[in-house]
Formats: sequence, C-alpha cells, structure tokens
Amino acid sequence: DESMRLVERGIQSGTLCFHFENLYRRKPGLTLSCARLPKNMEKNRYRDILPYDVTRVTLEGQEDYINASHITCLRYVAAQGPLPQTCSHFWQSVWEQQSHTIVMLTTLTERGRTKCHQYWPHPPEVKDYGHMRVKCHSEECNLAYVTRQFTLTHTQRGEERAVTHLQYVAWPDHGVPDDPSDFLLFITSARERRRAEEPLVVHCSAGIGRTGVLITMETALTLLDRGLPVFPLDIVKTLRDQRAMMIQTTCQFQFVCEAILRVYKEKQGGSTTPQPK
Ligand code: PTR
Ligand code: PTR
Repeated sequence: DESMRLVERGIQSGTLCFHFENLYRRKPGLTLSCARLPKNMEKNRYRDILPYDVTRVTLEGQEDYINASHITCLRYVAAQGPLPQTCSHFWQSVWEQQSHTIVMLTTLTERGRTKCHQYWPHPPEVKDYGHMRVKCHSEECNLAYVTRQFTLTHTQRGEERAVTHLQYVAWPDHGVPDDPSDFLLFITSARERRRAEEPLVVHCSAGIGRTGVLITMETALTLLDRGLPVFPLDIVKTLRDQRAMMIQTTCQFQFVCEAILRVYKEKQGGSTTPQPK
C-alpha cells in the first residue's frame, strides 16, 4: 500500500516528524470565547487547553459549558480530566451524549501532581454527582489497564444505563505508552465496545496529548481494516481542527506512526518487530 510506504519512509527519514512539528497546533480563525468567559475559567483544568466554540460539547440547561470537544471521524467526545467542581458536568455529558464507554488514559496523580479528580466511587459504593448517580459494581485489573462497570442513573428521570470504564495506567503525560503491544490490546478492547452512532468519551488530564494519540490510532486501525490509505498527518490535522493541540509531542506522533506501520505489517504477515528508533 502506497500510503504505508510513505509512512515507513517518512519515519526513517524524519520528514513525517518534521511536518508534524510544522503543523498548526490550533486552527486559525476558530474562537475559544465560551471557554474564556470568567465564569467558566474555573471549569478548565489548564488555562491554555480550551475547546473551540464550534465543536465544544454543550450541556443541557443554563450553564452549558464543559471542557470537552466533539470529534468526528469516528465519533468521540474528547475531554479534560474532571476537576472536583466539574464531575457532575462530566457525568451529565456522558449521559446526554449517550455514551456507554469512557476511556481514561491517565492516572489520578503523576509524580506527586494531580492529573485528574477521582470522579467515580469505589466498588460497591454509590455516589451522586448532581442529578447523576453512579454505582461502581466491579473493578478488574489487567496488566496495563483497569476495567470498571458502572450503572449511571438519571435521578430526575429515573432512567439508567450501564457504562464501562477502561483506564489505561501505563502512560505518563507528555510521554508514550510503556508498551505498544499492551496499548494495542487496550485499543482493541475499546473498539469492541463501540456501538454505531455513540461516541466513546476519551479523556486524559488535558484531553489533548494522550487523547489525541488514542483517537489517531483507532482512526488509523479503522482505515486499515477497510483497506483505505492512512495518512497520519492528515488525521492529526483533522483532529486539531476540532480540538486544538491534539497529540502533544513529536515522540507521541512518532509512536503512533510506528504502531500503525507495525499493525499494517502484521496484517501483511510480515515482520512483527517494531521499527528501530
Ligand atoms: N498555548 C497553545 C499554543 O501554543 O498553541 C494554544 C493557545 C494559543 C491558547 C493562543 C491560547 C492562545 O491565545 P490567543 O488566541 O489570545 O493568542
Ligand atoms: N499546561 C499543561 C502542560 O503543558 O503541562 C497542559 C497539559 C497537561 C497539556 C497535560 C497536555 C497534557 O497531557 P495530556 O493531554 O496527555 O493529559
């Protein structure tokens, strides 16, 4: 496949990473006004990581702001890790966007710093976040990730929904996953839970670096499955048109390109050894 030959050559020559570094981080002309309203600033985990107005996820009701963006190639909601004061908004958006799966790509703290608030109760507890009641039934640890089963209840409407929580725990921010095989396995389990027309809710701490890597990877896997060409830079550009700064570092971009190539070669029945760095 021509696009995979280009990826392979681009990795070897360094041109792919060069072009990645020159790609805009934020699409010119798109505004961030709602995220910057004084009343919403405390709802942002990081002052410099904000959703565009045109793609932001809105909550029903008067206060409709959450730091989360609609992503469409496959459907996602890309969000920051909830803050103590935004947990109820987070659960409200999961409910309203009709998602059954939350993909979490961060631990709660890293090197002594808080990366995300624990927005769910320990099993078998039940906890209310605004109008959303969350019951955690189970927690099961794999090598690199934790799977939790929740029941989410809308206490005003008396409706409930089962939600699965997949938390990858071997991936520090600004870095890459400790092990590409584990990461691919993790993505496979997230993909198995996809249902047509429902977004996966994906978050890390800021909702750009690791979230961008996961979305790029799943998009590429889907294109490969369909026998379509994969141009990683185009995917990143499409993502940055919907949420600024998606995929944060060159290492992260290189990691995705290598992982895509590796999956492609495995499919071809070729070499399964990762590309040397
Ligand atoms: N800090 C990020 C970047 O370097 O691209 C995103 C960002 C850029 C955020 C600019 C806010 C910015 O503010 P302004 O629109 O006022 O330039
Ligand atoms: N201003 C913060 C920083 O650059 O450290 C924002 C930030 C934090 C950006 C984490 C990206 C981060 O990674 P991720 O999106 O993977 O949580």
